[in-house]
Amino acid sequence: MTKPREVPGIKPYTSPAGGWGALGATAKAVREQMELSETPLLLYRTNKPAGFDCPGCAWPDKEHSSTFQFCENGAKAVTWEATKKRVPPSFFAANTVTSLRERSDHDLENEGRLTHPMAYDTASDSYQPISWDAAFARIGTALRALPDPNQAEFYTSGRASNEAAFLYQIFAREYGTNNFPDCSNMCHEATSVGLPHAIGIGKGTVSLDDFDHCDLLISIGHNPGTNHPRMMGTLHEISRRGAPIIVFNPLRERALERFADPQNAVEMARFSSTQIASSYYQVKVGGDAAALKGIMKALVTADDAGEPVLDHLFIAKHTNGFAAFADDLRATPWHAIEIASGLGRDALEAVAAAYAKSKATIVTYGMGITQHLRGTGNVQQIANLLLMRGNFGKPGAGICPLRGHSNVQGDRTVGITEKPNEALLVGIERHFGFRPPRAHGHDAVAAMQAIIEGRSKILICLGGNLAVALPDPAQCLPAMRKLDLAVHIATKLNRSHLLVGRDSILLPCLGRTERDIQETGPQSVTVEDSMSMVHASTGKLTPASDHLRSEPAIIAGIAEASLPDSKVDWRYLIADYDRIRDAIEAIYPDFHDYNARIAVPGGFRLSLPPTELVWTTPSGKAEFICFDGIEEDVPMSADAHLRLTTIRSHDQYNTTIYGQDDRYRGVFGRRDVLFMNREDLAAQNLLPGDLVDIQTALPGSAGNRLERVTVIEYDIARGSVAAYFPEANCLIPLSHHDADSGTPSYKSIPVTLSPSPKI
Ligand SMILES: Nc1nc2c(c(=O)[nH]1)N[C@H]1C(S)=C(S)[C@@H](COP(=O)(O)OP(=O)(O)OC[C@H]3O[C@@H](n4cnc5c(=O)[nH]c(N)nc54)[C@H](O)[C@@H]3O)O[C@H]1N2
Ligand SMILES: Nc1nc2c(c(=O)[nH]1)N[C@H]1C(S)=C(S)[C@@H](COP(=O)(O)OP(=O)(O)OC[C@H]3O[C@@H](n4cnc5c(=O)[nH]c(N)nc54)[C@H](O)[C@@H]3O)O[C@H]1N2
Ligand SMILES: [Mo]
Repeated sequence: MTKPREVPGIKPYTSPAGGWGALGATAKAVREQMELSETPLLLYRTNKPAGFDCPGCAWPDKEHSSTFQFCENGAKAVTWEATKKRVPPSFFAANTVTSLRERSDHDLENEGRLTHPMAYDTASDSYQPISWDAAFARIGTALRALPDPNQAEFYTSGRASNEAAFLYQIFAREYGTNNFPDCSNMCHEATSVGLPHAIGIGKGTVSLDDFDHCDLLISIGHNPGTNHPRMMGTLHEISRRGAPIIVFNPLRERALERFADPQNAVEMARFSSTQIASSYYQVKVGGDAAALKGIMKALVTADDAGEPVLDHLFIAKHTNGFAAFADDLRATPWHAIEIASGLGRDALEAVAAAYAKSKATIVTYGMGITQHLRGTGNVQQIANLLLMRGNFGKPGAGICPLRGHSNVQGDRTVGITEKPNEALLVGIERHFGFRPPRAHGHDAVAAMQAIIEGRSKILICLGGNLAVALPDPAQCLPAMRKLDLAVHIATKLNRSHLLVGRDSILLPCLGRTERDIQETGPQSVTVEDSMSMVHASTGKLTPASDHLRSEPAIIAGIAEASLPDSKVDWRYLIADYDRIRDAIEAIYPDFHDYNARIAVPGGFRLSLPPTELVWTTPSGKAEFICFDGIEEDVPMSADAHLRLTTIRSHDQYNTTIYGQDDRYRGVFGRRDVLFMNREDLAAQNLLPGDLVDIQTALPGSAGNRLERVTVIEYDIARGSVAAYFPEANCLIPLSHHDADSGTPSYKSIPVTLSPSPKI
C-alpha cells in the first residue's frame, strides 16, 4: 500500500478531549487577548453566584457551586470580550469601510472592542464619531419617517439579557410591529415550534440534578466538547457511575469518545481519561428521524410480541394518538429505515433494548436535529421516544435541547417573538397602556427576504452578525446595502456592520463582564439557562471605554427619540433595572417576586408543566406526532450522492472566529476543508488534499457553489460530508428551510463535487 498523502495542517489528534490540551489553549487565549494580571480573578468570577454569566453557552451551573468550573471555550469567550484591544475612531479614520470589507471575519473582531458611537459617512467612505444624542435623533427621525412600521426589522442575538430583550420588544411593539427576527430562528426554533404540540412547552424539561439520576443518556447531534464544554463534567460523571451514553452523530467527535477532566487531579497527573460514549452510532446526515423511527419500531414490535417495553399506563393516562403512531411504525419497512439512517437494524434494536432496560432516560440534542428541512418533525420524534416509556415527570428523565447563545431562551421567554400570544399582548396593554400590534411579524429568513425585496427599509440589530449567520451570502450581503438605515448595537466589529446602506450607525455597548452603573448605582441583569433557571449576572470589569452604554440604556435612548408620545417612562426604567424586572413580572406571572428570587444565589426555576405531568396542549395530554415517511424530502438531482452538513470548529463562536484550529478534529491553521469518508473519496476518485468545487444540487441552486475546497479523510458516515460554517453558507439557498419553523436547513444540503480546474 502506498503511504497516504500528507495534507498541510491535517494531523490526527490522538489525545482525549479536555486534559492538558485544554489548559494550554486557555493560557493561549488569555495571553493573546488580555493582561495576565486580571485574568485569574476574572475567570474565577464567571458563573459564580456574585459574578457574571458566561457568554459562552447556556449550560447551567451547579447551584451555589463554589468550585471553579473550568471551561476552555468559556475562557475564550470571556477573554475575547475582555480583550485589551480597542477599535477607536482613529481606527475608522485610517480605514475606509471598503478596505475593511476585504478583511477576514477573524481579523475584524480581533481588532478589539468598539469604543465610540459611529455613523457612516458616504463622502469619506468611513465611520465617523457621532454623539449618542445625535445618533438617537437620527434613528428616531428615520423610524418616524417610515410609512409603515412593518418596514422595520428588530433583530436580537441571544446574548441580550432579559432586561434588554424585554425593553426592546416593548419598544418595537409600541412603535408598531412584531418583526422580531432572532438568532433562535436559525437555531432551536424547531424546538420552540415542535415541542409545544407534543408536550405543551417549547423548552427542555430536565434540570441539572436529573443527570445524577438517569439510567441512560442518549445524545443526538451536538458537540459538547466544543459548544457546551461545561456539560463534559456532567457526561464524565455519568460515564464514571456506569450509566450508558449512546451517541448519534455522523462525525466521530473526540469529546464524545474520550475526555480527561481538567479538574480531575488523577486523570491529569496520569494522562488518563474517561470513555464517554458507550456506543457511538454514525448516523447519516439527515438520517435521525429514520434512526428514531427504527428504535421506536423495535419497541412497538417487542411490545406486540408481549415484552413489557412500553409504559402503557403512562400512555393511556397522559397521551393521545398512540394507536395511529404505532401503526405508522409497524408500516415502516426496515430496509427504508436502514437506507435513510445508514444504520443497521441490529444496531437500532440494540439501542431499543438498552432504552427498554432504563428506568429513567434523558435525550440531549442540538443543531444536528433542528437545522433540517424537517427539524420540527425530528424534535417531535425525540418527544415520542420519551413518551413511549413515560420519561417525563420523574427524576432522571426528560428532554434536553442544548440551547445556543447564553440567553437565547430568556429572550424568547420575555417576548422576543414574531408571533406573540394573547397573554403577552393583553399583558402589555394592561401594564403599559398601549395596544400592541396583533399581526404576526417576520422571523429571520422572512426579514431577510423582505430586505432583499425592498419591502423592509430599516434594520436594527441588538447584537449578532445577521447577514453572515444566514444562508446564501450572495443574496443577503448585497441586500443589506439597500437598507435606508442599519443600526448595530455591538461589542465588536463584524461584516454585517460593513454592509453599509444609505445610513448606518454603530452603537457600542457594555459586555456581560463589565460594570453597569446607572442613576441608582451598579446594576445586575438576568439570564435564563437551558434548564429554565433564571439568575443574576453582574459585570465586574472596568468598561472597555468611557463612552459605552448598556444595552437597556441604548434601547431606551432609541425609544425616547423614536416615540415622543411614548406611554413608557424609559428613563425611570433604566435608572434601576429592578423596575424593568417589576414590569416583566407584571406581564409574566411566572416571574413573581422576581427581584427577591434573583437575590438568592442560583436564582429560580420557571415553571415547567410537563415535569408535573401537566400538559398545556389543546387536548390536555401529550401528543404522539407521526413523522410521515422516513426522510426529509429533499428534491435533489440524481447525481447528488453526498449530503453536506455545516459545523462549528473548536476555535469559533458562531461567526466569531477566534483562531484557525479545530484541534479535536485534527485540523490546524485552516478552515477551507471538506470532511469526507474514505470510501466516498475513493468512489469520487479523490485523494486527501485534492481541491474540489462543491455545487449544491437543489432545484434553482446553480449559483450556490463553493470553489477550491481541500478534501480530507475523516471518520464520518458514508454519503455525508461536512464543512465549516460560515464559509459554506454560500451553498445553502435562503429558501431551503423547515416549513414549520423557518429554521434554515444548514445541516442537510445535497451536493455534488468536481475537481477544481488547475490554475
Ligand atoms: N465554543 C462555542 N460554543 C458555542 C457556539 C460556538 O459556535 N462555539 N455556538 C453556540 C450556539 S448559538 C449553538 S446553537 C450551540 C451549537 O452547538 P451544537 O448543537 O453542538 O452545534 P454544531 O457544531 O452546529 O453541530 C453539532 C453536531 O451535530 C453533528 N451533526 C451534523 N449534522 C448532523 C445530523 O444530520 N444528524 C446528527 N445526529 N448530527 C449531526 C455534527 O457532527 C456536530 O457534532 O453552541 C453554542 N455554544
Ligand atoms: N451554516 C450554518 N449557519 C449557521 C449555523 C450553522 O450551524 N451552520 N448556526 C446558526 C445559529 S445556531 C446561530 S445562533 C446563528 C448566530 O447568529 P448571530 O447571533 O447573529 O451571530 P454571532 O456570530 O453569535 O454574533 C457575533 C456578534 O455579536 C456581537 N456581540 C457579541 N457579544 C455581544 C453583546 O454582549 N452584546 C451585543 N449587543 N453584541 C454582542 C459582536 O459584535 C459579534 O461580532 O448562526 C446560524 N448560522
Ligand atoms: Mo444557535
